[in-house]
Amino acid sequence: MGKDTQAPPTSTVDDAKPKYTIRAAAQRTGLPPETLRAWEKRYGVPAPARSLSRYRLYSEEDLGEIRWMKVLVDEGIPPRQAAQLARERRAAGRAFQDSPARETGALVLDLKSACLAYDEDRAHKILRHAATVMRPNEIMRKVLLAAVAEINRDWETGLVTPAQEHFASKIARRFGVRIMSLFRERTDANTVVLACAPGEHRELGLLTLAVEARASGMRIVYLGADVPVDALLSAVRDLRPTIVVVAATMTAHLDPWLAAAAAVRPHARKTRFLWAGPGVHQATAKGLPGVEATTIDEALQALTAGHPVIPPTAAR
Ligand code: B12
Repeated sequence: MGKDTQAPPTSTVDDAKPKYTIRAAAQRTGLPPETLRAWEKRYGVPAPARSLSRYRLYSEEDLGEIRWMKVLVDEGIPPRQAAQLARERRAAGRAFQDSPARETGALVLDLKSACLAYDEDRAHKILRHAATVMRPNEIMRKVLLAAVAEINRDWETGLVTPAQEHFASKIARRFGVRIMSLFRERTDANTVVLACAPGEHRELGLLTLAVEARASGMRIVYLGADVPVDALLSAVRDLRPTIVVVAATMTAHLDPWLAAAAAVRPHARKTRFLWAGPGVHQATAKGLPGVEATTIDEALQALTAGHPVIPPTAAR
């Protein structure tokens, strides 16, 4: 697993040298001296050296720590929590020069190596850490799907076994379902029911769409893989959702829906149907009511904009 054991950057002796006064530190980090004092007093971040006359003297490392914490705080992480992460990082001897993009890359590699080792606990620890540095819907796309894609690349070249690849997609699925509950739904939320077409077991694209829709405040009823046509239509009768999303990654998976087009049409008066995924080409041309979207971004746009949506109360 050579690729995964990338050494984190370490700091040099020079980086540790105390040399900046609080005024210079403030100029270099863009934070006022009062904030620097407050962070140090309340959270112990950073912990600058003192001159003989007891003035604070900041090192390059200290400045890196401040900037690192500032990125987290700017992203909406409470300072206490951001400081806790900074202290843990300091204790682990990791440098603070990492950009957020590099941080994301490191999370993907960490998660990949946890999945290859079938280490679910470590995978969850990594995802919990990710939750403190980015929004949950970003974790789904930037970390989980990126790790699945990484693993898949190695699988294609024979470096990863199908079992490891299954394990990774199971982690992605489980976490995706869980993170939906982290978002609050809007009080005027539209209900969206999402299901994979019959025989469709690849659900990570649909799940990503569900997480994004939940993040935008929609009420989500996520039914997952391989949902029979009758079962979904009965859920539509019961829930009267504003939108139903049916996912297909292969065109053949949409055949049962094409065969049932006549039974779908009456439902389309109150519910909008969105046929989504790479396998839905020509679904509407072939007689299904509603709209089509191939990519997650297109589908999200179709869910959230461009179409007047009936509030759930009016639809009932
Ligand atoms: C994980 C995986 C599985 C898992 C899925 C687990 C799960 N719970 O979802 C399982 C084990 C079920 C599986 C099964 C199969 N798989 Co598979 N699988 C993969 C793998 C490794 C990753 C796919 C994935 O989920 N990626 C994450 C998603 C989000 O990304 P993505 O697939 O790139 O999709 C992008 C777009 O297509 C789009 N998208 C995808 N789905 C959706 C859905 C919606 C609603 C929207 C809007 C967009 C969207 O958005 C994504 C991001 O851009 C790929 C390898 C690869 N190269 O992709 C093979 C792959 C997709 N599988 C493949 C195959 C052949 C199969 C099987 C037929 C194998 C078999 N013989 O049984 C079965 C089919 C199962 C079925 N009937 O549905 C082939 C597909 C070839 C093809 N083009 O037809 C691939 C490409 C592997 C390969 N190189 O051969 N698979």
